[in-house]
Amino acid sequence: MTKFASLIAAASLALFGGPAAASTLSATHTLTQAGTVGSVSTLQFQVTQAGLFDIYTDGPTIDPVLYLIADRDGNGAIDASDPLIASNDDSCRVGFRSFCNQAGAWHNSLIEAQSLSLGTYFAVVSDYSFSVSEARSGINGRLGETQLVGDVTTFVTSARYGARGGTVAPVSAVPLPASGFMMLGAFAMLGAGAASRRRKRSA
Ligand SMILES: [Ca+2]
Ligand SMILES: [Ca+2]
Ligand SMILES: [Ca+2]
Repeated sequence: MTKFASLIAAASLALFGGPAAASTLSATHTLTQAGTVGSVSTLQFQVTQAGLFDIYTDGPTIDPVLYLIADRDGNGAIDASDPLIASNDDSCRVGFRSFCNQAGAWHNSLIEAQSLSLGTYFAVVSDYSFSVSEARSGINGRLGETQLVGDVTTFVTSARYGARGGTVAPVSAVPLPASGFMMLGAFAMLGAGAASRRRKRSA
């Protein structure tokens, strides 16, 4: 399964209409070699009710490093002005929490009891070492560098927090870099120009 064929594996509201509207979502990506676009997993999600969340990884072979970045300007892309909310490398150790599994010879990541307000966020994961600038660029390392590859699943859940937990919803589109949005805008303008020329010719 490639990054682009990424799957929202589960998105559920545990309770409807009650005060404790816990929800969980997850996505699994197969990380590719260093220096490629597929070397980074990005789960984009929307907080639809503010509250507490656990954000964690299950990387059976890689050594996950996790960054949580807010999409402050709401444009669906990770920009320099989008703030880093939290990060973690190895807190999801076997035995620490029931959901924490072994990650190869290393440990999974956990951002625990994180308070999130309404808005869109990115949970960005790749294999150690993985810097915040690499997370923002969407590419881990340089081509040819040693980097572990394989599946990693990222979870966002409020299941442990009852009425204090928030709710999340998936954002299905894989975020484009800001330059991609500018190109789309340029294509849209070119298309509009062509359409108006066609209308003029047919008039
Ligand atoms: Ca943004
Ligand atoms: Ca780790
Ligand atoms: Ca790196």
